[in-house]
Amino acid sequence: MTSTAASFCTIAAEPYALAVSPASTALLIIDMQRDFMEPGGFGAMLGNDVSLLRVAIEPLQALLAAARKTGLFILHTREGHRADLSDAPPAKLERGHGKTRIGDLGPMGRILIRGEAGHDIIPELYPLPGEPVIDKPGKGSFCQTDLELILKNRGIRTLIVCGVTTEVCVHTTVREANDRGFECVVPADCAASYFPEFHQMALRMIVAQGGIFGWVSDSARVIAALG
Ligand code: C5J
Repeated sequence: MTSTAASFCTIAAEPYALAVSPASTALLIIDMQRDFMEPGGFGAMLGNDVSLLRVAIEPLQALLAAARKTGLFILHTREGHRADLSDAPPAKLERGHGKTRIGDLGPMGRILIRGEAGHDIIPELYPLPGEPVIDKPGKGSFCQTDLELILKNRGIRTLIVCGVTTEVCVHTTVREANDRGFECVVPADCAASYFPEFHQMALRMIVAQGGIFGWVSDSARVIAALG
């Protein structure tokens, strides 16, 4: 990524470089929540290897620090529901026929319920005051949230989308954003999945057909641009 002017830079990316203005670019960090990420959380309890997600923490910490230094607009999301589950679709609650469901007691409190310890963001990437946290009931960050309104009010047109999991909440958000006219860049090392092959394929889907959903880069190239 090379800077051509203080207010304009070019992110080296696939399928081709993307010119962005930092003033209209936001860093959107998806669902880096304790229940998905931590060894004692719900994801681990289901048998997932959380180390596959935790590889994204360090690159994302570096990108978050660079974004804060540059003054990028930064937002975080959390997937979860009201305590009475009134915002959880029955189809989502029943999905999987698992023994433990959303709202049940898990290792870090009630699973995917707002205010519970497991629902919160991991300390390594904790939002600073002033960084909006979007609580979303679905996989996509635009569904039933005020994210689009907040981004439009700030004049944002480019999103650097990071987080977990690549093929679920990151991908759904990128698709939603793309259809709403936002340009999306996913730094590959700042997103992760319990299934490495899904991570790879999800990234390939984004850049296929000339960047049908957006661009894929990495933390080093995005940080170089911000610098
Ligand atoms: C996210 C999920 N955040 N996989 N959730 O991707 O259910």
